[in-house]
Amino acid sequence: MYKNMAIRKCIIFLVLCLFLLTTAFPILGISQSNQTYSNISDPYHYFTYQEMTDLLHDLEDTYSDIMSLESIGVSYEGRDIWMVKLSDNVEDTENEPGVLFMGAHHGNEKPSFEVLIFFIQHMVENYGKENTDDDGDGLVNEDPIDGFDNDGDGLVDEDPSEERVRNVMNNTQIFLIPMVSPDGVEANSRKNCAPNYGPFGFSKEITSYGVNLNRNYDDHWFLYYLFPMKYHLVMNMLDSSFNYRGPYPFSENETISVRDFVETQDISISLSYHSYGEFMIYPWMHTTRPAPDEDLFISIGDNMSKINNYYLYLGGQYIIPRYGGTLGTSENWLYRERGIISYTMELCKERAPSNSAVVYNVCLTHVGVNLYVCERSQTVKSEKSPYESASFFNRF
Ligand SMILES: [Ca+2]
Ligand SMILES: [Ca+2]
Ligand SMILES: [Ca+2]
Ligand SMILES: [Ca+2]
Ligand SMILES: [Zn+2]
Repeated sequence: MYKNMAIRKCIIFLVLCLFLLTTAFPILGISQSNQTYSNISDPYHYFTYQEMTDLLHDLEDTYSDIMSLESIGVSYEGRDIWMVKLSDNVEDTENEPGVLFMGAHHGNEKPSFEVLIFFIQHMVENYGKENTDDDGDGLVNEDPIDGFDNDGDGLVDEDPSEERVRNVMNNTQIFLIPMVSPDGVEANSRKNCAPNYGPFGFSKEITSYGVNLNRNYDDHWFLYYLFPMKYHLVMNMLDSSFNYRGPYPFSENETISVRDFVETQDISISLSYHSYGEFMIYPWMHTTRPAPDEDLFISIGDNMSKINNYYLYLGGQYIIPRYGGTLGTSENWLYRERGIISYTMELCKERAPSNSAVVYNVCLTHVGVNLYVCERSQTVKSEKSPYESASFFNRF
């Protein structure tokens, strides 16, 4: 009996030791961490606001003949909202179609600015480069960036076309706002970082922080009150909600900056990058009624879809039936007020992939998408329906 007890104690002691070795030691930092983590590669490093700011200044210094950098406004926390223009004769306003690319309306959607920083670098670095056999197969520019293996060698887009970059730069005015919400990027937040004073701004004390900038554009705000269920009035009205639209339209520095900039330019097409979901949507975003330029939206969207393999949702499909209509988006405002053919581009399968290869591929693919959009902008004006943005029936 006594002997049995001793053995049992011994066993319990040994089990405790094993438990400590396998469980407690890692907590104390004495673990076999090299083995545990060796299979996980370093997570991809996304640009910080400051890193992007430094890079853009460097690129502007180096490529001042084709790139300009301008602050179009200042965020609540005092960060410049940078706008990059790419074009030949960049200091002049030329008779060339304008194309607008935006990222980070939602600061936690990191691929949305990463693709634009990558695109800017690609454009300025290839503009002055002679036509080059980048993959060394003896052929020059045989596989430009378009999502296809044009030469059938099993590699995709391995020989980008310098000539194509030059043509686009010489015939388009490209405007890019990579971080619409620099504070949101720094805070890794969907909303900006300005304080809220109750849903309508009447409270004396701060009640919460942040507005969803892509609900803050002046696009039919009053419809919320006519159709509160359809437009999720409560979710959008509560200032603590992740979809809070602000106390009134254009209440935020960031949306004011975009509005004031856009109103000074003649822009044909706009892509606003977000993540995630691998799909594209376009106006109207508040109703299933087709927009006057529905055919053109589908035509351009289908061609983008061939490059990135993303799904183009038609207005009546999926999004609105499932999530209801959305008011106050930049896309609706850009299209209704400025006649700009504008899309939301939801990148990636997750909000901020950490796999470097995944991020690189999405950046490269969307160089192809952006180049296509610039090329297509040459004919957009003549393709558009005779649409009077001010006419009564187009108001709703
Ligand atoms: Ca090449
Ligand atoms: Ca080649
Ligand atoms: Ca190829
Ligand atoms: Ca290709
Ligand atoms: Zn978003």
